[in-house]
Amino acid sequence: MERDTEIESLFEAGRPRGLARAISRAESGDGAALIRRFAERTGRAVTIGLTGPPGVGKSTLCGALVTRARGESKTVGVVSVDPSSPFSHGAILGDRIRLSDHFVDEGVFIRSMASRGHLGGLAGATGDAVALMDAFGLDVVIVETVGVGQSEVEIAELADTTLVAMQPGSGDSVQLLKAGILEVADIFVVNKADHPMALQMQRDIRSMMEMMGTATGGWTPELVPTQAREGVGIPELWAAIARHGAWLRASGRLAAKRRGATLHRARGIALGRLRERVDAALAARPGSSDAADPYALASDVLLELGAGVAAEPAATS
Ligand SMILES: Nc1nc2c(ncn2[C@@H]2O[C@H](COP(=O)(O)OP(=O)(O)OP(=O)(O)O)[C@@H](O)[C@H]2O)c(=O)[nH]1
Ligand SMILES: [Mg+2]
Repeated sequence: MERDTEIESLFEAGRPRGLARAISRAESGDGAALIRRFAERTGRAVTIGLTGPPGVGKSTLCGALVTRARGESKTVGVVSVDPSSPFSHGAILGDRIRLSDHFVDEGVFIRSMASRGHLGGLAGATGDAVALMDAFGLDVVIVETVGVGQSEVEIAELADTTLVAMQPGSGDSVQLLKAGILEVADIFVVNKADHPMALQMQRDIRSMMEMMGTATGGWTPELVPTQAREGVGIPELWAAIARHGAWLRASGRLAAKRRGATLHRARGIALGRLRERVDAALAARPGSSDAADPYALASDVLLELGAGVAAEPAATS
């Protein structure tokens, strides 16, 4: 296996290859030492999560935001997460093509990744990649992930600012309430705003936001219509991201948010480790001794692991 010191020196020298290899390390679950080594350098990058249903235009939006950031001479990292498996490369290849304008730009680092293999799951793999890009010195890090239930919540835990992209006329707004997406969105992006249903969708989102209400002193999510392919609305979106960032800093929420992100990553890693041990303990049990009582079995396993946790909540009297 490649030595960490080699990766470190490439990384230190600002060579993209060093960053790429460090992320590969992390992705395969062997990144702990590197992550620890570079932890002190993190916290400088602006991190943006971009989620939404398949085909809504996330990659196109991402490309447009990259162009915008590059226009301000900012360096950019893009993490494109495929939450399903490393073998379904269709979406990833699609992203590659759409983001291809930026492939020859040295100020842009693009990485597709899967969460499989990482102890901490999606949060672990993505969190590590974001941290490494940040430590590498990239100014802006964008994480694109398809919203399939849990992943948008994950992204909101990790990113400073979460963009939820939606598509008019797709029934997305009905899905919103179900999926709890309203709580995670700092900015709603209604993409394909040239669609006849775009205004209706904006009204739906506004009325849902009113129904929810916003906490005093909190951030009221912004709503930005875009046509990502034409670049329409991108300056407005970029400005909204900057406003949210400024609000995070002025309100003191940024520090809390980043601490939350670290806790979230730690939680993923700790749970991953526990899961491994539980699986091993269960697998090691002789099948014959197990009656049809999953609670007793769980208690035995927890006792064996010394977790000191009962499988059932203590009876209250
Ligand atoms: N009409 C219209 N089409 C758009 C717009 N933005 C993106 N598209 C198109 O929508 C399709 C999907 O765009 P992508 O950027 O790949 O969408 P995505 O959300 O990244 O898709 P996945 O990563 O597969 O989930 C492409 O054909 C884009 O060209 C827009 O503003 N208007
Ligand atoms: Mg995409």
